Amino acid sequence: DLIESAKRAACRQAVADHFNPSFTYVGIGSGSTVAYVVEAIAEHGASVTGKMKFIPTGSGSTALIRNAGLSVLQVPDLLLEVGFQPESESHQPIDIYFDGADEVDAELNCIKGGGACHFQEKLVSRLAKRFICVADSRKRVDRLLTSWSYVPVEVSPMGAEYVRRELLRLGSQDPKVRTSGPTFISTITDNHNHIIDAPFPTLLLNSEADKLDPAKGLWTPDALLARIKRIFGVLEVGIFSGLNGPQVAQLDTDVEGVKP
Ligand code: DER
Repeated sequence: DLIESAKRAACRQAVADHFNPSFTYVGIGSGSTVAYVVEAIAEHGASVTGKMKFIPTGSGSTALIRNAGLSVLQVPDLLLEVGFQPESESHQPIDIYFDGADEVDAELNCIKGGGACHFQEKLVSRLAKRFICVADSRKRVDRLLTSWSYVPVEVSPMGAEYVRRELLRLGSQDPKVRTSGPTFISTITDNHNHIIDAPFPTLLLNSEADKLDPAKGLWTPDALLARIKRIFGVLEVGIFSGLNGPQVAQLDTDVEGVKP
Protein backbone atom coordinates (compact mmCIF):
# COMPACT_ATOMS: atom_id res chain seq x y z
CA ASP A 1 0.00 0.00 0.00
CA LEU A 2 1.03 3.63 -0.39
CA ILE A 3 2.24 4.16 3.18
CA GLU A 4 4.44 1.06 3.12
CA SER A 5 5.78 2.07 -0.28
CA ALA A 6 6.60 5.56 1.08
CA LYS A 7 8.30 4.12 4.17
CA ARG A 8 10.32 1.69 2.04
CA ALA A 9 11.26 4.36 -0.52
CA ALA A 10 12.30 6.80 2.21
CA CYS A 11 14.45 4.15 3.89
CA ARG A 12 16.15 3.13 0.65
CA GLN A 13 16.85 6.80 -0.06
CA ALA A 14 18.23 7.29 3.47
CA VAL A 15 20.56 4.32 3.05
CA ALA A 16 21.62 5.46 -0.42
CA ASP A 17 22.36 8.96 0.89
CA HIS A 18 23.88 8.22 4.30
CA PHE A 19 25.13 4.61 4.57
CA ASN A 20 28.84 4.18 3.91
CA PRO A 21 30.70 0.87 3.44
CA SER A 22 33.52 2.30 5.59
CA PHE A 23 31.28 2.33 8.69
CA THR A 24 32.16 0.02 11.59
CA TYR A 25 29.25 0.48 13.99
CA VAL A 26 25.67 1.14 12.80
CA GLY A 27 22.80 1.81 15.22
CA ILE A 28 19.41 0.32 14.34
CA GLY A 29 16.20 1.63 15.89
CA SER A 30 12.83 0.03 16.54
CA GLY A 31 9.53 -0.07 14.68
CA SER A 32 8.23 -0.95 11.24
CA THR A 33 9.95 1.79 9.21
CA VAL A 34 13.53 0.99 10.22
CA ALA A 35 12.99 -2.59 8.99
CA TYR A 36 13.30 -1.24 5.45
CA VAL A 37 16.62 0.42 6.39
CA VAL A 38 18.00 -2.98 7.45
CA GLU A 39 16.68 -4.54 4.24
CA ALA A 40 18.49 -1.91 2.14
CA ILE A 41 21.75 -2.21 4.13
CA ALA A 42 21.70 -6.02 3.87
CA GLU A 43 21.50 -5.70 0.08
CA HIS A 44 25.13 -4.45 0.13
CA GLY A 45 26.11 -8.08 0.79
CA ALA A 46 28.40 -9.73 3.31
CA SER A 47 31.53 -8.29 1.71
CA VAL A 48 30.40 -4.90 3.08
CA THR A 49 28.21 -5.75 6.08
CA GLY A 50 30.43 -8.61 7.27
CA LYS A 51 32.96 -6.09 8.65
CA MET A 52 30.26 -4.15 10.51
CA LYS A 53 28.52 -4.55 13.84
CA PHE A 54 24.94 -3.40 14.33
CA ILE A 55 23.84 -1.88 17.63
CA PRO A 56 20.19 -2.66 18.51
CA THR A 57 17.74 -0.60 20.55
CA GLY A 58 15.69 -3.45 22.00
CA SER A 59 14.58 -7.03 21.45
CA GLY A 60 12.69 -6.25 18.23
CA SER A 61 15.66 -4.39 16.82
CA THR A 62 17.98 -7.27 17.79
CA ALA A 63 15.74 -9.77 15.98
CA LEU A 64 15.53 -7.50 12.93
CA ILE A 65 19.35 -7.36 12.68
CA ARG A 66 19.82 -11.08 13.29
CA ASN A 67 17.12 -12.07 10.77
CA ALA A 68 18.92 -10.01 8.13
CA GLY A 69 22.08 -12.07 8.77
CA LEU A 70 23.90 -9.07 10.27
CA SER A 71 25.96 -9.20 13.46
CA VAL A 72 24.61 -7.72 16.67
CA LEU A 73 26.69 -5.85 19.24
CA GLN A 74 24.86 -4.67 22.37
CA VAL A 75 25.79 -1.26 23.83
CA PRO A 76 27.74 -2.58 26.87
CA ASP A 77 29.93 -4.72 24.58
CA LEU A 78 30.41 -1.79 22.20
CA LEU A 79 31.66 0.42 25.04
CA LEU A 80 34.11 -2.30 26.09
CA GLU A 81 35.26 -2.86 22.51
CA VAL A 82 36.01 0.83 21.86
CA GLY A 83 37.30 1.60 25.36
CA PHE A 84 34.59 4.24 25.68
CA GLN A 85 35.50 7.41 27.61
CA PRO A 86 32.53 9.74 28.07
CA GLU A 87 33.05 13.32 26.78
CA SER A 88 36.19 12.30 24.92
CA GLU A 89 36.84 12.11 21.19
CA SER A 90 35.48 8.55 21.22
CA HIS A 91 32.34 9.96 22.85
CA GLN A 92 30.29 8.91 19.80
CA PRO A 93 31.68 5.61 18.55
CA ILE A 94 28.60 4.70 16.48
CA ASP A 95 29.06 5.95 12.91
CA ILE A 96 25.36 6.37 12.17
CA TYR A 97 22.00 5.54 13.75
CA PHE A 98 18.86 4.95 11.71
CA ASP A 99 15.44 5.01 13.37
CA GLY A 100 11.84 6.01 12.89
CA ALA A 101 9.74 8.36 14.96
CA ASP A 102 6.15 8.83 16.00
CA GLU A 103 6.11 12.54 15.19
CA VAL A 104 8.68 15.07 13.90
CA ASP A 105 8.27 18.85 14.23
CA ALA A 106 9.42 21.65 11.93
CA GLU A 107 12.75 21.85 13.84
CA LEU A 108 13.31 18.09 13.62
CA ASN A 109 12.53 17.32 17.24
CA CYS A 110 10.81 13.97 17.66
CA ILE A 111 8.31 12.15 19.77
CA LYS A 112 9.62 8.58 20.00
CA GLY A 113 8.70 5.63 22.13
CA GLY A 114 5.52 4.38 20.51
CA GLY A 115 7.30 1.04 20.51
CA ALA A 116 8.33 1.32 24.19
CA CYS A 117 12.03 1.38 23.21
CA HIS A 118 12.87 5.04 23.69
CA PHE A 119 15.41 4.52 26.51
CA GLN A 120 17.71 2.34 24.39
CA GLU A 121 16.94 4.47 21.32
CA LYS A 122 18.13 7.59 23.12
CA LEU A 123 21.15 5.72 24.53
CA VAL A 124 22.20 4.67 21.02
CA SER A 125 21.47 8.13 19.57
CA ARG A 126 23.73 9.74 22.21
CA LEU A 127 26.54 7.37 21.19
CA ALA A 128 26.07 8.08 17.48
CA LYS A 129 27.81 10.70 15.34
CA ARG A 130 24.62 11.11 13.27
CA PHE A 131 20.99 10.10 13.69
CA ILE A 132 19.00 9.68 10.48
CA CYS A 133 15.32 9.77 11.35
CA VAL A 134 13.20 8.21 8.62
CA ALA A 135 9.54 9.16 8.89
CA ASP A 136 6.74 9.06 6.35
CA SER A 137 4.70 12.20 5.86
CA ARG A 138 2.06 11.12 8.39
CA LYS A 139 4.64 11.85 11.10
CA ARG A 140 5.50 15.34 9.97
CA VAL A 141 3.85 18.17 11.98
CA ASP A 142 4.63 21.83 12.68
CA ARG A 143 4.71 21.30 16.44
CA LEU A 144 4.93 18.11 18.48
CA LEU A 145 1.77 16.56 19.95
CA THR A 146 -0.32 17.76 17.04
CA SER A 147 -1.36 14.32 15.76
CA TRP A 148 0.39 12.22 18.45
CA SER A 149 -1.23 13.06 21.77
CA TYR A 150 1.09 11.88 24.51
CA VAL A 151 4.68 11.65 25.71
CA PRO A 152 5.86 8.10 26.47
CA VAL A 153 7.68 8.02 29.83
CA GLU A 154 9.65 4.98 31.04
CA VAL A 155 9.40 4.52 34.81
CA SER A 156 10.43 2.06 37.48
CA PRO A 157 7.51 -0.24 38.35
CA MET A 158 7.57 0.62 42.04
CA GLY A 159 7.78 4.33 41.30
CA ALA A 160 5.17 4.32 38.53
CA GLU A 161 2.17 5.46 40.55
CA TYR A 162 4.21 8.27 42.12
CA VAL A 163 5.32 9.40 38.62
CA ARG A 164 1.79 9.09 37.24
CA ARG A 165 0.45 11.46 39.89
CA GLU A 166 3.27 13.95 39.26
CA LEU A 167 2.55 13.81 35.52
CA LEU A 168 -1.15 14.38 36.16
CA ARG A 169 -0.29 17.47 38.22
CA LEU A 170 2.02 18.72 35.46
CA GLY A 171 -0.53 18.33 32.70
CA SER A 172 -3.80 18.71 34.60
CA GLN A 173 -4.62 22.23 33.42
CA ASP A 174 -5.22 20.85 29.94
CA PRO A 175 -8.74 19.45 29.22
CA LYS A 176 -7.11 16.65 27.18
CA VAL A 177 -5.22 15.58 30.28
CA ARG A 178 -8.18 16.01 32.63
CA THR A 179 -10.20 13.59 30.54
CA SER A 180 -7.66 10.88 29.85
CA GLY A 181 -4.80 11.68 32.20
CA PRO A 182 -1.48 9.82 32.20
CA THR A 183 -2.15 6.12 31.68
CA PHE A 184 -0.14 3.01 32.39
CA ILE A 185 0.74 0.91 29.39
CA SER A 186 0.86 -2.79 30.16
CA THR A 187 4.13 -3.22 28.26
CA ILE A 188 7.11 -4.28 30.33
CA THR A 189 10.04 -2.72 28.47
CA ASP A 190 13.29 -4.50 27.55
CA ASN A 191 14.70 -2.74 30.62
CA HIS A 192 11.99 -4.36 32.79
CA ASN A 193 10.21 -1.07 33.41
CA HIS A 194 6.72 0.32 32.78
CA ILE A 195 5.65 2.94 30.25
CA ILE A 196 3.26 5.75 31.13
CA ASP A 197 1.67 7.62 28.21
CA ALA A 198 1.33 11.18 29.45
CA PRO A 199 -0.94 13.45 27.38
CA PHE A 200 0.12 17.07 26.99
CA PRO A 201 -1.19 19.90 24.82
CA THR A 202 0.52 20.64 21.50
CA LEU A 203 4.06 21.85 22.20
CA LEU A 204 5.75 25.03 21.05
CA LEU A 205 8.92 24.93 18.97
CA ASN A 206 12.22 25.28 20.85
CA SER A 207 12.68 28.57 18.95
CA GLU A 208 9.46 29.84 20.62
CA ALA A 209 10.90 29.66 24.14
CA ASP A 210 9.70 33.23 24.69
CA LYS A 211 6.14 31.87 24.76
CA LEU A 212 6.99 29.21 27.37
CA ASP A 213 4.30 29.20 30.08
CA PRO A 214 3.91 25.81 31.85
CA ALA A 215 1.07 27.13 34.00
CA LYS A 216 -0.90 27.57 30.77
CA GLY A 217 0.33 24.28 29.33
CA LEU A 218 2.73 26.00 26.92
CA TRP A 219 5.90 23.90 26.77
CA THR A 220 8.82 23.70 24.36
CA PRO A 221 10.19 20.19 23.70
CA ASP A 222 13.35 21.08 25.62
CA ALA A 223 11.48 22.46 28.64
CA LEU A 224 9.01 19.57 28.88
CA LEU A 225 11.78 16.99 28.45
CA ALA A 226 13.81 18.60 31.24
CA ARG A 227 10.77 18.92 33.54
CA ILE A 228 9.64 15.30 33.15
CA LYS A 229 13.20 14.01 33.51
CA ARG A 230 13.34 15.75 36.91
CA ILE A 231 10.44 13.67 38.29
CA PHE A 232 11.86 11.11 40.73
CA GLY A 233 11.49 7.60 39.26
CA VAL A 234 11.58 8.57 35.59
CA LEU A 235 14.16 6.63 33.57
CA GLU A 236 13.70 8.37 30.19
CA VAL A 237 11.27 10.48 28.18
CA GLY A 238 10.19 9.98 24.55
CA ILE A 239 11.08 13.52 23.47
CA PHE A 240 14.20 13.78 21.27
CA SER A 241 14.98 17.49 21.38
CA GLY A 242 17.67 19.31 19.41
CA LEU A 243 19.41 20.84 22.40
CA ASN A 244 19.38 17.69 24.49
CA GLY A 245 19.18 14.95 21.96
CA PRO A 246 21.00 14.26 18.70
CA GLN A 247 20.69 16.48 15.67
CA VAL A 248 18.39 14.59 13.36
CA ALA A 249 18.41 14.93 9.62
CA GLN A 250 14.89 14.15 8.58
CA LEU A 251 14.62 12.58 5.19
CA ASP A 252 11.97 14.12 2.99
CA THR A 253 9.59 11.26 2.58
CA ASP A 254 7.47 12.62 -0.25
CA VAL A 255 9.67 10.57 -2.47
CA GLU A 256 9.17 11.08 -6.18
CA GLY A 257 5.93 9.51 -7.24
CA VAL A 258 5.02 8.05 -3.85
CA LYS A 259 2.65 10.34 -2.00
CA PRO A 260 1.08 8.49 0.93
O1 DER B 1 9.32 3.66 19.16
C1 DER B 1 9.83 4.44 18.32
O2 DER B 1 10.30 5.55 18.57
C2 DER B 1 9.85 3.96 16.92
O3 DER B 1 10.81 4.58 16.17
C3 DER B 1 8.50 3.91 16.38
O4 DER B 1 7.52 4.51 17.16
C4 DER B 1 8.29 4.27 14.94
O5 DER B 1 7.45 3.24 14.54
P1 DER B 1 7.03 3.00 13.04
O6 DER B 1 8.29 3.12 12.22
O7 DER B 1 6.49 1.61 13.05
O8 DER B 1 6.02 4.05 12.74
